[in-house]
Amino acid sequence: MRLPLLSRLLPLAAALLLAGCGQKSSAPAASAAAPAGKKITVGFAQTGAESEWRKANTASLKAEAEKRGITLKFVDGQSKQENQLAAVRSFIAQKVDAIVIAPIVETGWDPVLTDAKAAKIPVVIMDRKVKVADESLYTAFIGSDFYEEGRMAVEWLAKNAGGRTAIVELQGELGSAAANDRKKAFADGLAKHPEFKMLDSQTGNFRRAEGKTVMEALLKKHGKAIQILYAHNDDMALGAIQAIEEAGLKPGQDILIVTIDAIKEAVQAVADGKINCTVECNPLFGPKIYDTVEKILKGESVPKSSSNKDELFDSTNAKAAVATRQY
Ligand code: GYE
Repeated sequence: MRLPLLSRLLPLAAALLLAGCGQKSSAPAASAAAPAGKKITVGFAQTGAESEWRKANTASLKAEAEKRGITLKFVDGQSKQENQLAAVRSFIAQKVDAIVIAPIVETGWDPVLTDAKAAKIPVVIMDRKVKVADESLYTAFIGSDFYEEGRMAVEWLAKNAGGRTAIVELQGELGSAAANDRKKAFADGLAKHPEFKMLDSQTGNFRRAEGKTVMEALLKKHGKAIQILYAHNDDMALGAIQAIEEAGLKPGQDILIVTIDAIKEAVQAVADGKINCTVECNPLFGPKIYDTVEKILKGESVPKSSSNKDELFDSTNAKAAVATRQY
């Protein structure tokens, strides 16, 4: 009598035991990764809120922190490096576990990074690169390959310009890695195609309103001579489109428009024929950033530099892509 009962109870006991184990191992990733069960605090010095790309980037880092139970100290640098430097100094004073910086410009970071290193606080550089004398001042870079984006843009143009040759360029924030590399790659590409000529190149600071006013000024100055617009981001291109339409011209037809970011609104504009090509730059870094931070805090090694593989949208694929764009 006893044996059959036991044999019936045993599987039940085993199942209960397993269920208990299962619960433990499915605990949230953050508490599993936090050193000795400690809640992680991350300080994040963001550039500002200059574009839709940037807003999506901020939202990604905030949402993912919340999901993982990470305490995020967020500072909007309002497009000024000095605000970002002050933010990093305050993160060091508050003894956060890790610091994430989206550096507005490439240079000028050595002193604060030296302070962070002395305080043994790991720094992850996100989105835009820094130029520092000593690469060991930060632990990892996670971003996009801006040079490759510019290369894809100019290559698309060389194939699809249809005889148009005169270009104006709207640059991003001067001194930023995104503007520097996108400008350089485009210029390098044009050097291989002497039929093109750059009429003018001015900054619109990655902002929609400035994209519009700068394009208005360029249209006044060059009139119908402008055949192509290369914008370092979609927001400036979308602002420029307003200026082009107000001047009685057809964006995408009278002026060919090539841009970067592939925010949903721009991919829609490609589908509508107002932008001809937008090269993707994915801002949704949240999961990758915290995976990296958690690894660093556990003492695991992480790649020094990693970047996303970006796509390109033009009339051949934009319509199908719009619905699933996540930013
Ligand atoms: O392209 C632009 C944003 O650094 C990649 O900054 C980023 C750029 C992005 O303001 O829209």
